[in-house]
Amino acid sequence: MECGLIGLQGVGKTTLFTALTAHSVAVQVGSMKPNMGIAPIPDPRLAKITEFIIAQKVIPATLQVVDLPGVPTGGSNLNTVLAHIRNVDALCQVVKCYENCDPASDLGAMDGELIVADMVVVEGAIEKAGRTAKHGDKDALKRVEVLTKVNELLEEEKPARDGDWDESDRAILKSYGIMTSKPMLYVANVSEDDVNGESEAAQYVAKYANDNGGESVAVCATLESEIAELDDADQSEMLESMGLIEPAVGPLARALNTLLGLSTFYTAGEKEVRAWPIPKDAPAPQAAGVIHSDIERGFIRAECFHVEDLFALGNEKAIKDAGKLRSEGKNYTMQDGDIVNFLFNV
Ligand SMILES: Nc1nc2c(ncn2[C@@H]2O[C@H](COP(=O)(O)OP(=O)(O)OP(=O)(O)O)[C@@H](O)[C@H]2O)c(=O)[nH]1
Ligand SMILES: [Mg+2]
Repeated sequence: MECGLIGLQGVGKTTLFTALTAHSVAVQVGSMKPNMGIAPIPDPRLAKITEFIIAQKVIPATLQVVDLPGVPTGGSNLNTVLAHIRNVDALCQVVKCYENCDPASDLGAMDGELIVADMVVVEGAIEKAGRTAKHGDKDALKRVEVLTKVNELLEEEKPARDGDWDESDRAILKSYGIMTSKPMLYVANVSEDDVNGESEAAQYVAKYANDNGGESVAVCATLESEIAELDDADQSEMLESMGLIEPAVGPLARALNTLLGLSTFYTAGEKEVRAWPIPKDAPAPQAAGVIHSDIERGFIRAECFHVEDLFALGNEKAIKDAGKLRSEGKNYTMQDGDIVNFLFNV
């Protein structure tokens, strides 16, 4: 899963990137270079599995993060900035909610810029697809139809995500990298004395997200970037003293999972215990394919039990004795929290 950090200039994107990926990036305000990194997603269930199944390695699911240069309002080079993230699955918009801030104006400006950037793309694309459609090309006709609907929304200053799209429409939107069609997580970058986002500014962002089909979280980017540099013991102590339960990447990644409709399954053996993100309601072979295409191709069945069964019964033998070890076929719909062993033959 990949997400792009966007926002106006100097609102704390690079600071948040540093916190999420624990990469130390020399914070260069105004830099035009995107930063890329990987954030491990903290997962309390994964940690608990390893209390029951001792493994040599524990591998969490990860979030790929791209930190972009700030978007100048009324900027002509916006499409160059956004070109780096046309292919991401979701956007995180950082909104300044500390010191002198005006989230209402910033949100309006940033979302306005995205609408304008999409209009530029859509106009060009309609023209091009229109020319191909003239020769009776069905695909091109479909593209023109979708793009025209997007254009109507944009002209009403609405994001493309407000439209009613089916799966094939979504594939078209994705192929053109329509920014306003991507799921949006609004990140209120709050001050150190408002880590739970209770200030008026942070509350405004939460309401705006809710009204605009997005999700929101409150994060104090500077504090989180300091926390990310500590070792585990100091980290827990610092979090506790700030009244936080876990680093911000936890709530942030969970909000993204919700937006993207993802769930998690696990594989667990002596070698490694690992978390795998999959689309909610994915059938078993598709989940197997996330591990390796051979396992999907040669799928025989999935032997699985649920994490809660492990936590309640303690080991695989007890799970089996209790009749909770299931053998599922190719039509099985994966459940969030399944621990799976795929049997396959290639
Ligand atoms: N007080 C306070 N300052 C912050 C916070 N987050 C970022 N800053 C400061 O704001 C300045 C800009 O932070 P960056 O993370 O570079 O912002 P940016 O959005 O990446 O900036 P551009 O890439 O230039 O658009 C830095 O001096 C940070 O120290 C915060 O939560 N609280
Ligand atoms: Mg930056």
